[in-house]
Amino acid sequence: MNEYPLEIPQRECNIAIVAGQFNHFIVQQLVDGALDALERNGIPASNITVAWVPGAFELPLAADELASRGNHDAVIALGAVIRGGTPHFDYVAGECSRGIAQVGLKHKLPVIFGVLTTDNVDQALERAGAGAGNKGFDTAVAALQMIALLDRIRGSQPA
Ligand code: INI
Repeated sequence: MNEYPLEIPQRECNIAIVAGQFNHFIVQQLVDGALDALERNGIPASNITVAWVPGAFELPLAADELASRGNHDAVIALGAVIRGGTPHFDYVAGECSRGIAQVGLKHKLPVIFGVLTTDNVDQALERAGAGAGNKGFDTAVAALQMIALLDRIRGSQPA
């Protein structure tokens, strides 16, 4: 539970969401959660871009491409990697998380990690529910928080 007041940007923002189609029935709920949080915080739909990629492994490249356009204040990466009986999970989840982190540091942009990594479908569904308990919702809030923080640090807002 976050006990701190939510600081949100005091200006118009453009947000990109990249989402993996793999396990689409879960990831769509994460996208819906993120859109809900953005709408509740005053970001109009016209300021939001949603781009679908095949799976979590492709999220870093799409995030990098969107970040390099320079017209988004944050990129939110959403996906669901569910452990199977093979080491595939570790490669996909590992490369995805590493890549997402690299994109944020490379572009000095909030690139938010909203990829579920779970042992089974039930655990993923628990984190993709309506309202509270939706990781997509939480990542959108994190994106706004990071934009506001960077604005303050970079001096476009009074400290
Ligand atoms: N992609 C996911 O997003 N989640 C998974 O659980 C998953 N599994 O289990 O394989 C997955 N694989 C696809 C991968 O992300 C790439 O799309 C594919 O390997 C093509 O590069």
